[in-house]
Amino acid sequence: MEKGRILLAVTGFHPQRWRELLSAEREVALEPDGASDPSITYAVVWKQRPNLLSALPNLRAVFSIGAGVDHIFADPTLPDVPIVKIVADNLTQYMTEYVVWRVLDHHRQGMLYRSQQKKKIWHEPPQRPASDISVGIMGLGTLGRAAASVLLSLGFPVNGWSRSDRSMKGVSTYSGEAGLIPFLNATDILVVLLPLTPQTQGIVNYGVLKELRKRNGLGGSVLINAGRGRLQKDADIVRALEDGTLKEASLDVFEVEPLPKTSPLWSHPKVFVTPHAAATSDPVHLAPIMLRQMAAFERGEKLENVVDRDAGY
Ligand code: NDP
Ligand code: OXD
Repeated sequence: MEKGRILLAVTGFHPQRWRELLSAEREVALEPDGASDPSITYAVVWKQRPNLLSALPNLRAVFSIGAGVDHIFADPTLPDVPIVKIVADNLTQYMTEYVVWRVLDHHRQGMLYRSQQKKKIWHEPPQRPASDISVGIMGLGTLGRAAASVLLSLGFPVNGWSRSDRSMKGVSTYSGEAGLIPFLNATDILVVLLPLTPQTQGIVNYGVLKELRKRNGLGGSVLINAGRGRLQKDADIVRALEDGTLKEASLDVFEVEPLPKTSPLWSHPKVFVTPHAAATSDPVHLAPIMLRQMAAFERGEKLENVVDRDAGY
């Protein structure tokens, strides 16, 4: 197979650094010069323009610059070529840091102490051991498992929920629709690391939050969502925080991004907001992985981390 050219279409990212790094080994075209070009064989994308990829007659594979691929499936004329998602130690480490940071902050009452400091209040509330608080990870995939293993090492009991049956040493695992309620009933801090698919859209709703366990030293259940914004119903989260169904939430993703200035989540005292920044896609680490995959593919080897189109992730 001859050495293919790359079309880079990364909406919302600065393409320059990606281009420089990918150009180390291959020719890289940007839109619009790359569109419809028969010499393009790979596309490296984030939220590519609809119908862009179907205009490339010799496209052989699409590479997502993120772990999520819902942005690619949003294209109604997606050609039938392999779609490769990112699996990288660097990205996994960032997500593990985010999850552990947020779990520890809620567990160690960061929100309370920050508000006490503002008012100069010297008060020590009771402390509970990590072993009293179970963390439930919705989406026990690459990122969920990595976070689970660090949480276990800190002494938290960990539950995991996935589509198919999965096992992981030390983790209580649940799967499918039948496993959802038992998983939630055993969980104090819910960490969402699911992909966005037709099956998972809107899954983090009021009814689901109501099922979380409340017998814990935290004083209520907690939501942490670093998966995708459209997994959740923003208004349901506000309702759950207002009526005490949820004690606090850390949200990295939102139904609409950037989060509109009018959203009550911005100034809610029980919400910690980050701008879809839990695990950034760093081209220095990710571009070489893509280039290695392209070279291997051209040697006749199989592409790794190819998305299952039927499952949507
Ligand atoms: P994986 O594909 O490795 O894991 C996905 C997990 O979700 C799997 O355990 C899968 O089950 C489970 N799952 C999928 N559909 C369902 C369902 N219908 N019911 C129950 N479980 C389901 O993905 P990653 O861990 O690599 O990434 C997860 C997501 O994190 C990405 O899709 C992306 O949206 C998000 N992300 C967010 C970032 C951020 O900065 N905020 C950065 C990177 C990723 P099974 O094991 O059975 O397949
Ligand atoms: C991803 C993301 O999917 O950053 O990697 O959201």
